[in-house]
Amino acid sequence: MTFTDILKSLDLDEAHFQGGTLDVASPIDGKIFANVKLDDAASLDQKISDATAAFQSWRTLPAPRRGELVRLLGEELRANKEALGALVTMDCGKIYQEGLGEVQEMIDICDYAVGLSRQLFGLMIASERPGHRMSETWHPAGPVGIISAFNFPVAVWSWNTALALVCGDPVIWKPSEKTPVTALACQALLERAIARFGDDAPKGLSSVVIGGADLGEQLVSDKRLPVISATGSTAMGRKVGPRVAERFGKSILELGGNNAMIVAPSADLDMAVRAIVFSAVGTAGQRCTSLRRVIVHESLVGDLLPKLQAAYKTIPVGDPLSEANLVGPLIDKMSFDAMQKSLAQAKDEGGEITGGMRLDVDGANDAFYVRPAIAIMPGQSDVVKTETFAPIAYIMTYTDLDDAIATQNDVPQGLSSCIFTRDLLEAETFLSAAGSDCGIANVNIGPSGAEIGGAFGGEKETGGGRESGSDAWRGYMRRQTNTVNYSKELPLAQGIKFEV
Ligand code: UN1
Repeated sequence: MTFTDILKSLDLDEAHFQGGTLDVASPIDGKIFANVKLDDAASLDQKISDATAAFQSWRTLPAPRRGELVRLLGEELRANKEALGALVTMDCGKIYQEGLGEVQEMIDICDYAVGLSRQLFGLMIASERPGHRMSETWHPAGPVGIISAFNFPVAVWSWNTALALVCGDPVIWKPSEKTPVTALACQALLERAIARFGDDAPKGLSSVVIGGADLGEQLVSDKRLPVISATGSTAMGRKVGPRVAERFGKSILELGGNNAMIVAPSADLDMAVRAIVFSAVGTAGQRCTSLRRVIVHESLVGDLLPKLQAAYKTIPVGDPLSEANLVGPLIDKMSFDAMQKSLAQAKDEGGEITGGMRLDVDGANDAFYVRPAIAIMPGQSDVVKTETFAPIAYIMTYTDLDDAIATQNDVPQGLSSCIFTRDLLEAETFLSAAGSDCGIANVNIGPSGAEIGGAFGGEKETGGGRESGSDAWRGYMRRQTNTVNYSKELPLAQGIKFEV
């Protein structure tokens, strides 16, 4: 499928993606396939003004009506799942199956948000005063700034946008400058939904800004955006968090992960191997939830390693649009260089490495395909504690479960984690207060591929924010405590006497 075919199928005008000054190369072959228009400080400022104006009316529209717009967006996504999935593949290099999965995740969050639009519940609270009623109300927070990364170029936007829209907030999205094409396509699909929705949707309800770090900085510094949701590296979050805090905005940060699997003696090994392979090599190791550390019980390592190495040997790497392949390219050369640097460091730190080399793929000399790597490590050395956004699985052994859990937690990041065990006591220990310190902890499932229904995010350097399901919607609203006196007296709280 060519870019032109995909755009045709999406019913989008190719002119919209050409003639700009930002060249967009596909990681599939390294060749430039689009040139998009860059925003500047003035156009971003205008978009923020438009969003601010849009907020005035959008916040007063009943939430179930706002949900109708998200329902229509879900319809557009359903109708265009295959084409948008292929565009995701072209833009960021993940295999087509995963491109489809990403669009499915968007459809799912739309469904979720539609239901939510009738469930933005507050609380009733028992008042200590007679003839008084206390409650808690959730109101729209204001325009939301969204920053997303190249690796989930569309799903992360949809998690934020579907929730923000039903919560009464306009959105301004700065996608990664590596994947602007899918962002423009999503905005066009949303505009199509808006056109069907009618006049209740104000101008400026949703916009995209294309540009680099300077625009990102402007976005996060602007007081008119009370909420900034940023997904990406810890380095990015370290800049965004303080900037937003400085102006007393709220940030929702979903940053780096260094996700581990503990493989306990009772584990189903075949299942564990499948989970390791999907989580460590899927998306070419470029998910924030990708498996990076495997902590195996010493009694099993002799059985597990040969199975894993055999599976790694057969993984087809190549053109992600071809259904024959399970692993596509890395996003770019920088990413390849970072992988090579980490592998060299792992070797220096006593690692025994297989795989990791660059692969030649026909017609793709400027692309970066690699054989996924396994690094058997003598312990959790510095490189293992660092997130490298590439398919490297560090293997370590353990004797005692408490030590394994301590190792799993002894990294700066705290996103996702899992244990493979059939022992109830081990499983529950792993999930207990003394267990995994991550935002996501699974039993007999790999660390990646979370469903949208749960809150998504993690602790420590992962940033502490939660996106997607559960009560993550509260991050997009402001809370108000209301006390109403329906008596004819004016009793004071805490029983204070104050007679005038
Ligand atoms: C990300 O990599 O930023 O759990 C998001 C998963 C996906 C989302 C990953 N649902 O792997």
